[in-house]
Amino acid sequence: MITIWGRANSVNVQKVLWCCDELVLPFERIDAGGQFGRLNEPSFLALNPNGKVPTLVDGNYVLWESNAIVRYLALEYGPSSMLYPAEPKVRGSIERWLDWSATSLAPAERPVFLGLVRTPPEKRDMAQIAADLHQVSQHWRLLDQHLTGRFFLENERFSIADIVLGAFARRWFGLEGVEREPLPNLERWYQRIAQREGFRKYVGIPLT
Ligand SMILES: N[C@@H](CCC(=O)N[C@@H](CS)C(=O)NCC(=O)O)C(=O)O
Repeated sequence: MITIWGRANSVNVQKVLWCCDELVLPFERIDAGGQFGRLNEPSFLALNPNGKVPTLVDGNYVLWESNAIVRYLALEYGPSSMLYPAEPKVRGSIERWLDWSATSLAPAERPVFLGLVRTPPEKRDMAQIAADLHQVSQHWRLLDQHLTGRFFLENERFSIADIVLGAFARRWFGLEGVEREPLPNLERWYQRIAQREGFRKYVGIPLT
């Protein structure tokens, strides 16, 4: 049985849960992080010295970093053609989005999410949030352009790139009181992936 450590409202945990659902993979999830704590306990740090979630335990194999976990699950438990195709050019393009999400999108998205969802209204720095929103919307515009004429992110087949970016898109489209510029290709793609069972169960939950 696979064990996934991590609170259900973490975007990085959500990617992993959604990926398990796509692979029809049973798992057990243990609440950790945020209000649940546990990340500084020696037994958890022995699994993940970063003290972060998600952390995966699969038998005696332990893995941290959400995108690495998603890759591992797709390789270990999915037919190679399914979520993570082996053709080098397709895989390269998928990898590009996973890296982009970790190095460009997530750092830009984080302050907006923390400011609007995890900060009480009276403590919000709205000028800073507006500047951060401007930054992150440039990333979504880039993705909107890429999605012109495409059904999914790569290869016209649903892949782990759709899972990873879809989890972040849920946060973008879930923000309240925000003016978003129209991004029709992004919106169409988002509506499409939001119908998937794994998205509905693990990602399309209230933002907290
Ligand atoms: N790059 C890491 C980031 C891990 C990370 O920062 N996780 C956050 C939750 S999204 C965390 O553990 N925060 C501490 C907490 O939840 O208490 C990954 O993708 O797994």
